Amino acid sequence: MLSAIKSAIERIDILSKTKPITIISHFDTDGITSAAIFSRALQRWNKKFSVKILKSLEETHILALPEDNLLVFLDLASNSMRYLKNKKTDIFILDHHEITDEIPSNVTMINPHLYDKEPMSGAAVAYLFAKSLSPENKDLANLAVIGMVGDSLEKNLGRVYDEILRDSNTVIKKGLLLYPSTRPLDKALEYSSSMYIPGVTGSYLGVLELLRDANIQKTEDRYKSIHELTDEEMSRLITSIMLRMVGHDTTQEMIGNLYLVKFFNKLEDAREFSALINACSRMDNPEIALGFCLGNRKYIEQAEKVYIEYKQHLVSALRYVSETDKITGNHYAIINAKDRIKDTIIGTVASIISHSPAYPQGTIIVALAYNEDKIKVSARMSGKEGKNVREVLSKVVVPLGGEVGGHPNAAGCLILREQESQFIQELQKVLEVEPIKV
Ligand SMILES: [Mn+2]
Repeated sequence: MLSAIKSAIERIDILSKTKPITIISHFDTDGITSAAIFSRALQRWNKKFSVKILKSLEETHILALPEDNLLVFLDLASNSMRYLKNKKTDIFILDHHEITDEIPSNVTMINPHLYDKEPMSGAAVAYLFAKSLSPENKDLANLAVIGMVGDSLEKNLGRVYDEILRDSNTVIKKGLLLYPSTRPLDKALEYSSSMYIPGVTGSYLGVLELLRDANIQKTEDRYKSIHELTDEEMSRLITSIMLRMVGHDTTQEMIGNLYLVKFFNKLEDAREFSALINACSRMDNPEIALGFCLGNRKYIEQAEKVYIEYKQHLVSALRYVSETDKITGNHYAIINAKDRIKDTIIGTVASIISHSPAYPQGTIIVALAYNEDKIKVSARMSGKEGKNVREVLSKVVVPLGGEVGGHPNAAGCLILREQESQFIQELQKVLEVEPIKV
């Protein structure tokens, strides 16, 4: 892959002398960090460029892209060959998604699927490009670590990520996956949105009781943060939490590696930064997320503000869901939020609900939210055992002309607004009839 990167660098160098570069990237954490790495590298290379951040890459977007520009796609486009082959300009794709069609002659593809298939994020591909361009770009490795946790690739790391973790001087520590692991433990536990601990999340009294049980005391005038705990303290804390989880959903990932990366001269929790970047994009501010990654002071402040707004939006979305009427039946609940919840967070809302004690294991949660003339549909399986939600959605959506993406326990799709009631009717039929596979 490195030699492919080297020749792509030479080609871009020549072509960019007559054409400016347009970067097109995805709006999630991995896409934003990819765009930050690539644009910083281009800036240091003295290239003219502009950046577009997209929620998803659709045919209409591709048609609208200027042909008097070089097009560089990051963290997307590997399955868009059928549209890209008609563009009359040179296209470069730095991506990690599967390539579904033959690569046309105007497209240069840098993608681990063409080589040893080593799992890496889009940001890792962008970083390898930047580092090949100049060793000066090694300071962008911390962004590639954020991209990695953004795409949840941390359990499957290979040689490339060993290198990135070294280049970024990331501190890795095994422990409780509650973030930010850099915040005093009492606050991190009380306000945790990454992990739900019954009786503790949202209750300061419950937090104090838990810390007493785990025999963790304040040092000086504050509690340690998770990454400061000794191994002993960490294991006592985990035991006390496990005892509170008895009889509750145990599918949440509780223990794993914490990644502490240096940002703006401080050690930060990669998961927290990933959540913040993601939040900005989902609140329709991807430019703030990008500016934050590039260390722009103005954007750092704005990003923190938007992150708080995002959490408030999420809390009110969850309240709305708990209070609103749902369509329920045999092991399922359908929540039609219409325009009350943003389409960009409906998937997160569905995930949180699927972990909540309100629904028994095996319940399928399907949540709908409007997205202009379309409806975003997110389906989740509560617990480990039950139907394949991706298959369930496909049975309903494929006859309607849609496509379903995702996995057996988390899937989603877009349908047209005019299909709303038909979709819900058909979905209910499928959910009522299907036997439960265990
Ligand atoms: Mn990605």
